[in-house]
This record gives sequence, structure tokens and C-alpha cells, in this order.
Amino acid sequence: GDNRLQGYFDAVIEADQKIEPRDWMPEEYRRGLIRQIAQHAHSEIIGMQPEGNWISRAPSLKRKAILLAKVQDEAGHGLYLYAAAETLGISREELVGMLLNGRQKYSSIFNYPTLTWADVGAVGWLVDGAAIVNQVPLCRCSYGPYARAMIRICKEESFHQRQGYEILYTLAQGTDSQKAMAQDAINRWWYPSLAMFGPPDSDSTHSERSMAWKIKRFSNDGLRQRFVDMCVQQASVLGLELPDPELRWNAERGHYDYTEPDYDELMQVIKGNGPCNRQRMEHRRRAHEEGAWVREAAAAYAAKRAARVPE
Ligand code: FAQ
Repeated sequence: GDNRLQGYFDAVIEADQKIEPRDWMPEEYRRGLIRQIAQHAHSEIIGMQPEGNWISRAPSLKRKAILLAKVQDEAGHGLYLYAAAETLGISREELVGMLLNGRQKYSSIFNYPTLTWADVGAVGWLVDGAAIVNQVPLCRCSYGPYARAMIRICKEESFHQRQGYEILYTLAQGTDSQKAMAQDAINRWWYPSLAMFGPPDSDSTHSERSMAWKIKRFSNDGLRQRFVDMCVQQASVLGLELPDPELRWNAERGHYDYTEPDYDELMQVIKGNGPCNRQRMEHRRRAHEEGAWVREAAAAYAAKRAARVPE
């Protein structure tokens, strides 16, 4: 009965082994994973827009080729993650429907505009950097298909982070105005990047559950701190500043003290009131509608093949 199944599930989690699609799992575990993986997939797809904005205006052919490859990787991550979510018994069509009708979310970070070329650098360095810090522990997530998807995705994310860092490094070695442009981008992306890790632990509704089930391995604040500690050193190599006057080493804690992001702003952005929420959703809706003929043609072709009498 359910007790025995629950006991088996608990033992697998306890032993740090993987739950696989055909295994019994508590309904809440399944629903929680669908929520998180879908939100992650939607983030990758919506996340193509801020950088896609600069493909046609990249400063050189080489930069353009690199950016194109990065944005394509994000599409790949999205599809990969939708496939992982589908192993939990939900269809991609339903998932996309829930993004479009607003029942599922995507990361707050993609509701901020990319105003200059330096923003492409800051997104790569800070946003992909935050994504890596958040996602490396997900490679050890208790749900097999999600954990395995994360391994490949993290490898690509580290290339993305390096390309962003290199854009900023180049600008930082350039003219005064290029250096100022890089600094301005960091000033605007720093706090939204800190907010990517979610609300503080005291307000995080899912953390306790998700950590007990080993979906999440570290709390929101734990990962945020790790990200801050990592960025300080990297900023000093760039010769640029992180825009936080309170940032300083705390020898007692063995970490940098820092100013928290504005969590009221995070909640507003999550609710749909960020600077670009409307634009991002309109664009996605239009792309979905304009792609309807591709889906119909693919379905018609599959039906035709299925009906064909074997020779
Ligand atoms: N934005 O109880 P918690 C990328 C929601 S990286 C929007 O703490 P949880 C790569 C949360 O859903 C970005 N909503 O939640 C890339 C919940 O609401 P709900 C994607 C947020 O799940 C780079 C409520 O607040 N990465 O795409 C945010 O335990 C460049 C309470 O929060 C992932 O999704 C937020 N920032 O922890 C692509 C990683 N924070 O669902 C293109 C996987 C919280 O009850 C270009 N996800 N909420 O209505 C996770 O690790 C977790 O879901 C967290 C949130 C850490 C994001």
C-alpha cells in the first residue's frame, strides 16, 4: 500500500539516490517539481529576449556569432527542461499554456531592460553567474531527469558566464566612456541579480519542503551569500565596483557583509509590474501565435506518416 511506497521513497531520498519517472512519489513532490522545472524552462525561453535584443547590434561579427550561439543555447535549455517536466506527467502544451495565461512564472530578472551593449556583458557575468551558483547544487537534485539535465546546462552556463565577463573586461580596458558604460551596466544589474535567488529564507514558502526532499540543497540566502563572495574578487580583477557601500569582509562570519536587494521590488516584479513584464509576455504570445503553422504542419506530417501502410 501507500505506506510501503512512502517508506521506499523516503529511503531513496535518505540514501541520496535518485527518484525516476516511473517510481512512486508523493503528489506534493510531483507538483513541486513541475512548478520549479516549468518556471525554470519558461525562464530560459523568456530569457532569450533581453540578449536577443542585441544580436542585430553586436559590435563585431565575432561578438554577434558568440551571442547568437548563447541565445540558441538558452532555447535548447528551455526545451531540455520542458522534456524533464514532461516525465512528471504533464505535456509541453499545458506548460506553455500556463506560461501564457500567467499561472506559471518565470524569473524576475528577465523583466529588466538591456539598455547598452555592456548589459550583454553584465547579464553574462552576473545573471549567468547567479544561475550557475543556483544550478550547480541542482545537479544533485533527488529527481533524476532534472539532475541530469542540469549537468549539461551548467557546462554551457559557465561558457556563457565567461563570455559576459570577457565583454566587460574588454570594455573596462577601453576608453573612459566604455569603462563608464560597463560600470553603469553593473550598477543596474547587481541588485536584480541578487534578487534572482528568491525571497529571504524567512519568507521562502517552498524551501523547507524542497530541502527535506533534496530538490534544493541550499537555502536562498545561503546561495545568495555564495554569489556575493564569488563576485567581489571577480569585480576587482575587472577594476570595476559593485554598487554596494556596505560590502566588506566579515572575518568572524568568513563571508562578505552586503546590502540585501529590495524584496518589495522583487514581489512587484513577480506580480507583473516590472519594467518589461508586459513587453516580454506580448512578445512571447506573438511568437507562439506566429509559430502555430509550424506546430500544425509537424502534427499533420506525423499523422500522415503514422497512417502510411508499411511496404
Ligand atoms: N523570480 O519559496 P520560494 C536562467 C517565487 S536562470 C520569480 O523561495 P523556491 C539562465 C517562487 O516561484 C533563472 N519568482 O521558491 C539564463 C515562489 O512562487 P510560487 C531561472 C520567484 O522555488 C541566464 C515564491 O516566489 N532559474 O534562466 C523568484 O523554493 C541568462 C516563493 O519563493 C531557475 O528557475 C524569482 N527570482 O525558490 C537564461 C532555477 N524567486 O511558485 C537566459 C530553479 C522566488 O509559489 C539568460 N529554481 N520566486 O508561486 C530555483 O532554484 C527556485 O525555484 C528559486 C526559488 C530559487 C528560484
